[in-house]
Amino acid sequence: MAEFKALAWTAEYKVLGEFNIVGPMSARFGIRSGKVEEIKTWIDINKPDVVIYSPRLRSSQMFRLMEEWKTEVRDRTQLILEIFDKHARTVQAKLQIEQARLSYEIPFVRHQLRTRMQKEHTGAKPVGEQTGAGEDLLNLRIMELRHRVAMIDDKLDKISESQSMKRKKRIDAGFSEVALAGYTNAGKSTLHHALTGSDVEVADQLFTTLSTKSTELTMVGRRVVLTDSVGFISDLPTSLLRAFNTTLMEIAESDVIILVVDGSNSLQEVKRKVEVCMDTFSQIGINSVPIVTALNKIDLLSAAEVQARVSMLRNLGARVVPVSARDRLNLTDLVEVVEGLLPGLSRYSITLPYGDSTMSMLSGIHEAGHVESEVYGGDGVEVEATLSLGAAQKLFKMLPRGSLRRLESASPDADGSGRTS
Ligand SMILES: Nc1nc2c(ncn2[C@@H]2O[C@H](COP(=O)(O)OP(=O)(O)OP(=O)(O)O)[C@@H](O)[C@H]2O)c(=O)[nH]1
Ligand SMILES: [Mg+2]
Repeated sequence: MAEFKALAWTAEYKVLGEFNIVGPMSARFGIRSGKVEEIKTWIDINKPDVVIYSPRLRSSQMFRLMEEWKTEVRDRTQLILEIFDKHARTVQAKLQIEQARLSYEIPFVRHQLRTRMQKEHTGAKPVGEQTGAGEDLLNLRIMELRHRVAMIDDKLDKISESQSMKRKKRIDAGFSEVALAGYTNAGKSTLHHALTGSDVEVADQLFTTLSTKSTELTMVGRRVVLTDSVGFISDLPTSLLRAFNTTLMEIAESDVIILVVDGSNSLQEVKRKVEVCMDTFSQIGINSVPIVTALNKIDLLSAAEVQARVSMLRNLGARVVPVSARDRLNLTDLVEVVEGLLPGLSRYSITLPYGDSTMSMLSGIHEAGHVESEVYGGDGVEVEATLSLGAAQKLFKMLPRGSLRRLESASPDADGSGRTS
């Protein structure tokens, strides 16, 4: 209920009253008939603009409640969609939300159509309405919605293509990718800012961040980008998961995930939120990316409270680093753990033959890795550098046979053949 109210507050509603509904549900309304009556009396007195229901109702139940209560009824999914709508800043986020909203709306319109047709069939059609006209209109509306969804799909595909290109360029340039993920309001953007100095928006609200932001994270001898992105919540609507697929894929395709957890919550709540994140990871197909759990906001906890949370998370099999993004506590430890999980670096001996592209390749090596020595010899520039496998492979494609060798490696490739694997 606290989280549901936080959602309502984030969407700028003032909560006039709350009802906890337990017990058997009626199929007609989705809630007990007795409760429907009780809430109706309350509505007549308090006259709210809208009643919001969690978790969700079937479209038919929602329509029946609206008729019964003579007031607007929405469910938690619509509330989340409203928040996303309010917080969308980029064209991509706006399109993703419109797509999610439309996919969510189609069954409702279909329900309206079905009810209308049934009423017409039984002769109980609303007075003053012409038979068939309403049905045509609703059919047309569904077609329009489908058409719009397809158009948005196209536009989103184009944006996603250009993002993939950018990502490919980053990988070619030897960047590793680390993604921040976690429950909404856990402190992902605060941590992103603390680690990279980025200007991402931070707020004590749910779903402040909707688009990804990738910024370089400085590590000695490594090129790493850290990506901030959309947060998770329990029962994240499937339509949103689908619409935000490209954004979520950036998490799935990263080399390491930092799972940010709000440590200031109760032990039970920390556990619940971590489980929701793990569920979401498996829904988006993440199962083999190494995860570091950053137990955040420890500035708000006693040493014993930190210990209790760390032990609980370790018992769940997590690799935990307690941090405070706000007060920059233990961030070096966190970065070290992340570094240890990144794909391995190797030392290479490289000969860059003299030619038009020598200097650009040399500056490419400087950018992609850590250059230990650089000697201008008779055959070319002799470089010893630490590189990621991706950066070495890229160089390998550009260089003549034999001019790239991996050092300190037990693999047969270190025989001077220049092959990397
Ligand atoms: N005390 C304390 N507050 C923090 C810390 N990190 C973040 N916060 C606060 O937590 C709230 C949420 O922070 P954000 O960084 O916006 O969280 P987020 O995970 O990016 O949230 P969404 O983008 O909405 O999913 C803000 O009010 C932050 O100031 C921390 O280490 N300590
Ligand atoms: Mg954020």
